[in-house]
Amino acid sequence: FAADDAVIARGPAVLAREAFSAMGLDFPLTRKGELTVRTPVDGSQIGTMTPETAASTKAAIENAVSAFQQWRAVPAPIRGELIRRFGNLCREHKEALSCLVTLDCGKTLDEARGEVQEVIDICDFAVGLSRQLHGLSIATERPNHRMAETWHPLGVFAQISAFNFPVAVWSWGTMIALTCGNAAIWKPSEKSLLSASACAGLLARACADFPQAPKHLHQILVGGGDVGAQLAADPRVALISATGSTKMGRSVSSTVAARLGRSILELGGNNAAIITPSANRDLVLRGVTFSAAGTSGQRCTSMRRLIVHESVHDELVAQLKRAFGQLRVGNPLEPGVHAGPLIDLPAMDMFNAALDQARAEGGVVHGGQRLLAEEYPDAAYLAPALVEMPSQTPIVHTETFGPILYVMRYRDIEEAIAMNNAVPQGLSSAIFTDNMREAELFTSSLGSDCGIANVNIGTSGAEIGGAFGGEKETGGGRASGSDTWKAYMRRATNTINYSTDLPLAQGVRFDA
Ligand code: UN1
Repeated sequence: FAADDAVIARGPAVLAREAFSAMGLDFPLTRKGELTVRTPVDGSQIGTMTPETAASTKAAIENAVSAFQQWRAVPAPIRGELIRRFGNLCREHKEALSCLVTLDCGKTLDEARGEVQEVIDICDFAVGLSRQLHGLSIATERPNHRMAETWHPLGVFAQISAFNFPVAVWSWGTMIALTCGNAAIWKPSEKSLLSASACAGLLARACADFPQAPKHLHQILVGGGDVGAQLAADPRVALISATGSTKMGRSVSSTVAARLGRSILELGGNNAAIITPSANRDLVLRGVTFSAAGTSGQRCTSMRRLIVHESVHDELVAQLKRAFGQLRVGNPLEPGVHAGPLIDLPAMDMFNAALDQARAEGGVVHGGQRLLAEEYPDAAYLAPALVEMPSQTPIVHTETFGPILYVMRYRDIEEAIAMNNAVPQGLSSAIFTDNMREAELFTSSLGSDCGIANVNIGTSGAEIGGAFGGEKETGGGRASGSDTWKAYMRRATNTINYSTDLPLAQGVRFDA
């Protein structure tokens, strides 16, 4: 399968069908469902799907509970073998999956390949992890006793994912959760159902070919916020991971908290880079342009604020205006395109409203105009906007999911760090500097308050090996690599007495 010119010319609906058939999967879309599936590439309708009902969602949770009871008994390295097989299917069908990612969310084919690569990478990570779910052994104060930690599967895991990373973020949670012995349910964004259906189909194939995998080990639930709310409310869902808006996260989190359940939240970002006088200008131009305009500013990690030292501000703004102007915005299936459309026309309205507010707050907007409106009247192609702001006004404190970069000045590094930290969100951040003291300060406890703090790279494009997530309104959750697996398991502390005596802890005496 290859998305060559001939395939692209046949249009998104044909391309979507061809991608599914190349993977040997049934085309999941029908004609008469209630949920319309569109592609942002040209705004056209690809088909429809039927959303879950409250009853079918309930049944899915029940099925997941019984799948969990079987899966938790399968040794972890064997669970890892299932993930290895799924990862290999993603390798085999990388091109077709990438095409569906592009059709779903409008990111360029090259970025879509990067996203599918993240899925493959987390599978590799999870396979290794399947032999490393180890706990501590701890010194005990009592003679002839042993104290240790054991880690056990948690239960039913549910993942609510967003349109902008329609498969990678699901895989970060679900591959780890399955490796840890949980059963999984996936509620993908109703705006990105093609790639979600394909990934679920490939995982179902891996499960069907794997005798130890129980039925319903992984289930995909198509639907809107009501399905997500039902998952959040059900006490049989032991852990829920949600990626998306702060508004959605607040609602999931309060519902889960009310039943004392567990959640992992990855919500809004409002990511800044500090540009110091010593920064390597070439790195700055490339790093800032990719993070701000790449994926049309629709990553949680997209760069939205630039905090520039006053001595280099004017020159850098001029250079960035030129760099933004040279970017090719167009059909994301075509080679050589840097950025595709926004997800839909309402997203374009929000983009325009943010620029209007920025102007009203004293901003000077460069770029930001609509592009390709005649060719694609139902799609939202936009020139990335660079906005010079007098200060961090209210609009600068707000995450707008689109290519807007607000530029402000600073005088000293402490002021720049305070500006970085002044917004309600705390996902990603960066400093560009060749000054070791500035770099170390930024990554120290006195520096950036974000979950990701980078030096001399942009705010976006994290690798799967690290823990991904952020502080404050970003929700505090961590997913992907490092030791995030601990959130997907329950920890037991075991104290084992191998003596014939019964010494009590803390020297307590209780002689009957
Ligand atoms: C997201 O936008 O929700 O770090 C995830 C990055 C990507 C993942 C972004 N690896 O930009």
